[in-house]
Amino acid sequence: MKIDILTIFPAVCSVPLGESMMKRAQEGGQLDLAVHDLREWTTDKHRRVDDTPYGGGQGMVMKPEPFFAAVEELRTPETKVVLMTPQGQRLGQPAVEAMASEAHLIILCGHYEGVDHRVVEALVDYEISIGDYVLTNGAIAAAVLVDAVVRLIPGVLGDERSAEEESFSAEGGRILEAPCYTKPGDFRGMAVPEVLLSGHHGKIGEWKKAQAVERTRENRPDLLE
Ligand code: JBQ
Repeated sequence: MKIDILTIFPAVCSVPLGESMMKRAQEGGQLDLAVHDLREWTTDKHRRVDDTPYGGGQGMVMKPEPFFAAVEELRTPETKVVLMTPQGQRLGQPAVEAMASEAHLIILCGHYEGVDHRVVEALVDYEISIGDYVLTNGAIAAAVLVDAVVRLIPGVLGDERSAEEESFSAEGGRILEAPCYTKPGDFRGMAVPEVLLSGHHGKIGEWKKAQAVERTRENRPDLLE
């Protein structure tokens, strides 16, 4: 899969996506990632990417020309264009799965007050927000999206089952995971639950299921409705 990210802060994406699993996916050839500085597609001396909003109001708006020039240069007939924006649909695992099945994504990062709406109308296939909180920088949202998408590409996760069995995947159902423990069995007087040491897989399974429901009721009651 090929992913191009367009941002005025390339390091915000290239640093986190250069570590760990994302690094392995690129070295292994499953991911061809390029993080571009949007200013490469400006033509003026000051490399301007923003301007004041028509109709007045707070802040600056990102100009259309650099986005159009970049997308027109980078896209192919199979490309889908994603815009990271607080005005987008809230990202969930179904949209992540849909994007993971694409051959080529171009991800546009919104900054400032927003992006000229002609970009949205003429270029964008998916408008995505990673959640209902305020960020200063759309490139952070793009790094989150790319991590979620790339781990679903076949061969990226060492153990193929791990992608399927996580919370929120279609097969896993919408329930949180049970608590997990490792050595030592007693840490500062806090013991690992007996059942996990029992070796009784049936009982362990029942315990995990009950704990998962309990945790979901506590932290994410919306998932049980
Ligand atoms: C969103 F996608 C973006 C881009 C810029 C700011 C944002 N704020 C909140 N959530 O994911 C977002």
